[in-house]
Amino acid sequence: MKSSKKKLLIGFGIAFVALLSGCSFNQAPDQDKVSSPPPEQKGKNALPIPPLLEDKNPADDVAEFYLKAQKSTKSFLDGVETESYGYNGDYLGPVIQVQKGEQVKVHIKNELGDEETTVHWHGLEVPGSADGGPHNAIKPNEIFSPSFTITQPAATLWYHPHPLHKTGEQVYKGLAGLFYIEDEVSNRLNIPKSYGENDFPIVIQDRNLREDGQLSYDLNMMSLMHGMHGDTPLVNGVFDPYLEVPQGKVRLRLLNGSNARIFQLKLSKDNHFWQIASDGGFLEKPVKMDQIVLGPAERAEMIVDFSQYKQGDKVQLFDQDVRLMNFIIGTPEKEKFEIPDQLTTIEKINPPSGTVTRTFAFQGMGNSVNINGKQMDMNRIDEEVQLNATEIWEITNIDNGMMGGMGMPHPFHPHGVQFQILERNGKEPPENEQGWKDTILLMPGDKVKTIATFKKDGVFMYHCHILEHEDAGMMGQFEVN
Ligand SMILES: [Cu+2]
Repeated sequence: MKSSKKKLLIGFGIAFVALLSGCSFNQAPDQDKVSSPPPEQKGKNALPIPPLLEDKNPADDVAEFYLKAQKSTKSFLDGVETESYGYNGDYLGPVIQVQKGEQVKVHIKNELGDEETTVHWHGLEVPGSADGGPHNAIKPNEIFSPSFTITQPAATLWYHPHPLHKTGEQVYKGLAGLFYIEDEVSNRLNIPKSYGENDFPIVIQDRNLREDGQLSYDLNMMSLMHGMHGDTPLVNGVFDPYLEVPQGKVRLRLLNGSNARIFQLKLSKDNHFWQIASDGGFLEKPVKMDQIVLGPAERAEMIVDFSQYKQGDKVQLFDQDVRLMNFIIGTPEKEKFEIPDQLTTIEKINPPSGTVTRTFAFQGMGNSVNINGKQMDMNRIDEEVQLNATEIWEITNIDNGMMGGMGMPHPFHPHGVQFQILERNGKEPPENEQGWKDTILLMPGDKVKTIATFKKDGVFMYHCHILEHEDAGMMGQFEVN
């Protein structure tokens, strides 16, 4: 076994043990044969910065975009071409940037050959008819053109496929991209905002490469149970990349884009982050953190201060003890930025009297994963919600590892709505979970109380964001009208 591979396996194994209480990555690889990038490839490649997608509509308040879901190849291992999927490219997709208040139209063409796909706007508050869930299937060679108005504050959201039972595989092969909303607050704050210069998209994933260098998405008992994990960490699709950053303050827009892995992120040299935004936008105040845990689909915007280092110094981003990428300190920043005392104001949603409370229990394992004892059925609406109603949703991960269960984490995600967390395990949530959220990680036994106002109509999904759990049926539907 190559030493780099051993180190990766051990590192990821520790993360797995720590987070899944007892199930080691070493004992439970999803695949037998894997091929990790060799040591020579470490730190060699620059972090790719995806292009910003061009708005093809000349009108000021209208944005029009063209996306193509396509098959391609990409070199994850030097000298080996790996079959992949991408939006307008070989792997992942361009960043879509819109302004609050804008009318947005996206033309999505399915060029994946013989499979259906959809594009779901994760975190976006849009009607169900534009949301891109399993009901919005795009047949091969067809075009779907949803349009919607941006009515929510500045945030780092993302888009990815959501076809019934096939989400995990299509995301794994490379279909995902970031979706930025800007508004008067993000434009006014004196924080880094030059795309690709001091404001960077950072999509973190893990993948398995077979011995022949191809992506391996073979569902077996382990990957069904725990979700698909890989032993090769990727950032923006590249193994252990480097990024030259200004000697000053830098903004990182982090997305956990993995199918199932939970990342526990920290910086080397005792550096820390200031978290400025959660899934749905800015926090009221920056939160200073030594590390951050991101479950699948969660985002966090961080400011890191590199001004204390010399040019050429290296700072590294780690998941546990596995290095994900390297920051190389470059020339001094051109503008001076602050860590603002106040970022924005978030009006706390207070439960009106007579608020409807719904409960969602996540349970089961493997093919039997379910919510409230039910598995996904396209022909069944599980919850009826009144348009503009404020509701409390209590989500419980009842598999606490006793009673014969494995103690699986489950990240909960409802479509078409941003929520606030009232309680996490009976207590006030931590500071960095007091802003807008659309995905919440529930470790075994966790209970979370959320509150939201449902402002968009239509049929929406709620589900576990471990994509193999979602595909196995850990999903339900709610209708707002
Ligand atoms: Cu799950």
